[in-house]
Amino acid sequence: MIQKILIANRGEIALRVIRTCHEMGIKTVAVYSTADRDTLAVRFADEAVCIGPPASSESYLRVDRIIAAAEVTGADAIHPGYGFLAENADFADVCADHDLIFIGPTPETIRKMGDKSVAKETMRAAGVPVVPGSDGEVEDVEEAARVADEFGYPVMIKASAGGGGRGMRMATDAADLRNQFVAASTEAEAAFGNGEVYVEKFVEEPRHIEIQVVGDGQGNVIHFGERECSIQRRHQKLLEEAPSPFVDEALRARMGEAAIMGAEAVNYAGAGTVEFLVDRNKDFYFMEMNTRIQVEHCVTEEVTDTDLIEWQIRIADGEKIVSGDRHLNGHAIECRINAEDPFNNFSPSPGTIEGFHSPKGLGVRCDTHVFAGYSIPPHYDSMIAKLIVRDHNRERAISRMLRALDEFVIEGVKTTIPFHQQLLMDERFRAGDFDTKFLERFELAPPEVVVAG
Ligand code: MV4
Repeated sequence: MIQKILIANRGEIALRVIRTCHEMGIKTVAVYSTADRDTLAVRFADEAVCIGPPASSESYLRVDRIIAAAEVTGADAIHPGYGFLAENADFADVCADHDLIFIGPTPETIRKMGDKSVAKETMRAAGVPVVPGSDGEVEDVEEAARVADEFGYPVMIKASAGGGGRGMRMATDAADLRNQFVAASTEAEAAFGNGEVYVEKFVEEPRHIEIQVVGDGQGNVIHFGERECSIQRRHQKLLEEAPSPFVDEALRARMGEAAIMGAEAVNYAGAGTVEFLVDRNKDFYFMEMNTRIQVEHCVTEEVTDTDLIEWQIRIADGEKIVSGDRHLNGHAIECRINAEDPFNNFSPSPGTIEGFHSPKGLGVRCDTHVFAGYSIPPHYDSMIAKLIVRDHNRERAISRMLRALDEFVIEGVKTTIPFHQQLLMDERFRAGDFDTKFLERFELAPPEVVVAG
């Protein structure tokens, strides 16, 4: 039985994991950098260990210090959260070497899904639809050109070591292909030390829709429906919702079945996400599998009435999944509140939060680590809160979110709140008529000028 968990993370997700642990009667250990000494995770955890200076490379990414912290506190398991070491197969290996349970899938699964070309081939072999293209990596421009000729332009050139939009180039014709191939592989070599690329047909106006799965590593996988994640800017999600306004019962069943087949093929253990591109004909294609809990897991929790962190822990403890029936209830939306200036290209706005009041009331959840007086360190990402609402349907959830955003007071730093308010008022957004290109064309109205007196 797991009795003590070390949380190898910070911010809202560290708090989120601590909450579930304490509900389950599990003791917690926070690790923190010197920049995070005065945080709620440090305060609420049963124990806390400083693991280094502010830079992530000297703290939250230091495997040796995290393992040492687990050993001195007698933790049984490590929850990696998202980001940092969450999808680092070597870290999962080191945990096992030290008899620590890594709360996540096996190192082999993490490694397989981390190589995007291997992941795609694994899924294709399991019967999951994938974007037509090369069988694995292409060796040179000539091979890339043959693949492009076979499937037709435009094509995408993607780095095997990439993911999340990094190391990805589009080519419109044979002449363009030569340049983009060299650019993609050079960029991938420089960024990841691995220049391998693969080629696939370009999917026009795709939506990003992902399926939440949970497997027990003992032959059972279930899915928790989809999340609509098309509202992104430069591959950063800003708003997510469940269910997707584009997905009907039949499409959900098909995508859910595909995600389960893919997860079963790697004997998946823990919570995972299968990301799909969905075109306007409702054809869908495997894109990537994330082997971690995700930022947006909360919208799934709200519509399925499930604690996904609890599922992660129980599975890490060896529990089997029994029965598969889960039903979706209502609609949930999550707005990511970042300390960024939406009127200045979303540039980071770190600093001290002078005033803070989070929205409350029926159907409102605010997952955050910040409070009045909190100083946002410049060393980490800029997300300071996740505002999640639920209601009976999408229209009501949008109204509730607008009400909640209106109640949200954050003084001292710029935030993405005004962006969300304008997005939620947009007619096309409200009609559910959007794809991954939506924000490229979205025009933010200038900020309101408030005249004193
Ligand atoms: C694509 C695509 C169109 N066609 N692949 C971007 C993130 C990475 N995981 C894959 N991505 C894309 N792959 C083909 N064959 C368009 C995108 C894409 C995208 C996907 C999801 C969410 C936002 C996106 C924004 C731009 C491009």
